[in-house]
Amino acid sequence: MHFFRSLLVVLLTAGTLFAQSSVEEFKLGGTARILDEDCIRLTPDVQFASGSAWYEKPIDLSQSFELTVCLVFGKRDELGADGIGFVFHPVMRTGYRGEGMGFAGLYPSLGIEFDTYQNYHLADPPNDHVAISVNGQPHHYASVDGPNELPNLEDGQKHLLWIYWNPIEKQLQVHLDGKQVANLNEDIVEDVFRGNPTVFWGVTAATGRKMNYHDICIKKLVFAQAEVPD
Ligand SMILES: [Ca+2]
Ligand SMILES: [Ca+2]
Repeated sequence: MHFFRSLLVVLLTAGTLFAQSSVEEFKLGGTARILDEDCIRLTPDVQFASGSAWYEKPIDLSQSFELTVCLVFGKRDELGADGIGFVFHPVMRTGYRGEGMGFAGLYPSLGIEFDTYQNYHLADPPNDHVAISVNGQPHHYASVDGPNELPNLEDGQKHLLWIYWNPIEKQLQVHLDGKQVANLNEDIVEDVFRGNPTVFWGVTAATGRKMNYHDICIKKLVFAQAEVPD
């Protein structure tokens, strides 16, 4: 049933869906640099760096959204930080970085974090973890899913990430390396974005005293592009 509903979404919106895989369509900030034709290095392996890449086209969350990318979290496990965060927000703006994973303080917003550094005061678990948070609250007390612990991410390998928003089921699924690692059943447009389906998405990473390089490699983006008044 889910498959057919998903198929229906695709068919209904086929005229507006858009797919591409160009790193040229991201607005880079901070330390972010294009690495090659598929990948952006958000931070180099240095202390106190932060970088962001915002997709320049607004997306329409009243239709389906699918993002397939690979993430690389560097090679330092014990000495690594901070991880990679995805941010959905009505304007292209990065929130508090570092432990804030790029979404802290943004309202309204939805954030998905892949956190590799334990901040005790945010109730981070000791292991690398994923969480979904809304409205810029990085403390896991406020997470709407997670923190869900993951195997070590800082192994230098590409980790396949699939984020899928189904507007009919009102379900946001997050799969990493072929396994579902986070899930949110909520009417994001109404409950988070107060009825506004038009958002931008960006990806951010940061380092602190501990560090890693952080990369995102774009594989496939499928979404309905939103109309934005001038
Ligand atoms: Ca953390
Ligand atoms: Ca780790």
